[in-house]
Amino acid sequence: MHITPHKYFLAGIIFSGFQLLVTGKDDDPGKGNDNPGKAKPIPTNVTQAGIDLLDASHILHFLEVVDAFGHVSVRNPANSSQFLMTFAIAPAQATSQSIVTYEVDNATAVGLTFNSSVVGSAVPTGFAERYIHSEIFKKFPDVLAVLHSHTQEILPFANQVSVPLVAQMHTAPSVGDEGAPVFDVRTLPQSVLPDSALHDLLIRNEALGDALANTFSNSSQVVLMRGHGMAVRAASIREVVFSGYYIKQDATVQLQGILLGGGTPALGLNQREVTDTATTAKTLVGRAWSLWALQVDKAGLYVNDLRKGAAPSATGF
Ligand SMILES: *[C@@H]1O[C@H](CO)[C@@H](O)[C@H](O)[C@H]1NC(C)=O
Ligand SMILES: *[C@@H]1O[C@H](CO)[C@@H](O)[C@H](O)[C@H]1NC(C)=O
Ligand SMILES: *[C@@H]1O[C@H](CO)[C@@H](O)[C@H](O)[C@H]1NC(C)=O
Ligand SMILES: *[C@@H]1O[C@H](CO)[C@@H](O)[C@H](O)[C@H]1NC(C)=O
Ligand SMILES: *[C@H]1O[C@H](CO)[C@@H](O)[C@H](O)[C@H]1NC(C)=O
Repeated sequence: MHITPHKYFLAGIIFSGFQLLVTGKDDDPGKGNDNPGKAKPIPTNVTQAGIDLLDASHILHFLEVVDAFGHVSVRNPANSSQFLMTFAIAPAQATSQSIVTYEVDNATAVGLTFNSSVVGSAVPTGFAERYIHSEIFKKFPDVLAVLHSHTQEILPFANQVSVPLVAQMHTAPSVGDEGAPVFDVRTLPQSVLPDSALHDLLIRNEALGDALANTFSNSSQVVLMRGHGMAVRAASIREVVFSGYYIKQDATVQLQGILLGGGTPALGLNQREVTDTATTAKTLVGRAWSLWALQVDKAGLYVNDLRKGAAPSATGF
């Protein structure tokens, strides 16, 4: 491979960034390690997951999958009983100091992932709906990333259940060929959503998160949420971003097809096509990610202080 001096420069930045986080040997008191010599080192793969989590948050905003609301998470690569997601902040504004390590068991905050001086109750308030993530990670051990968004394009299909959302194109196999299942809080028993509880459609506890996780079907990686948005599961954080973006595109394409006179049952990919395009899509994620990471770098609004402007790594979480 031909390596230009420019690439050496970027590699140097990445390397020194990792050194800083892994060894904690900088003399910046703001780093938050009262005792850097004894600070637990952050595994390199956790740093890389953090880099991808920030890029994911920024890219999802750039691509208008999320707005001020919505959140994405990644299972902790060093401990599958935990996951990383930001505390309650708009995804576009996420930095390393917004990333929290949470328990899969109960969505309780362990501490800031990249600041060992902020632990437990000192962690700023998390998203009320972090149970979407904890319960999906709990139910599906193979799932390594989760996205929740209010993407407007998918809402007609969450609300008009007579028209199931199906995969319309080769970039959206995550939708599946049988119709994305719809989660409707009105169908929940009193034991999950009592009359006395808020009926604001939010997934505010383990019971609601569990009911949502149980709505996934084998043929789809997304659950549409009536009057609310969607939840997407994936095998990596880059894939959950790719899926989220193309689920949004898929909904637009299907709605346009309906306007042209198509309808129910909706025409889309068949099972064989879904299976095969899902295999191919995995090989396309990296190319899309490189472009999207460059776009958020140039946009001026987003700060990935873990990656510091260096090119994203070829493989990700
Ligand atoms: C870590 O958290 C402490 C306490 O909030 C803060 O003073 C410090 O600036 C943080 N460290 C970094 C690197 O932001
Ligand atoms: C990440 O690092 C931890 C600690 O070194 C290791 O146990 C784990 O297997 C690594 N995970 C991945 C996905 O490489
Ligand atoms: C993994 O996370 C669980 C839950 O926080 C914790 O009890 C356990 O000690 C962790 N394991 C390691 C190896 O850090
Ligand atoms: C949450 O789960 C963790 C890991 O199982 C456990 O150690 C902790 O006590 C639980 N916290 C609460 C508040 O239930
Ligand atoms: C789908 O099938 C697999 C194995 O057959 C199972 O483990 C999984 O939980 C099923 N359900 C969903 C919703 O993915």
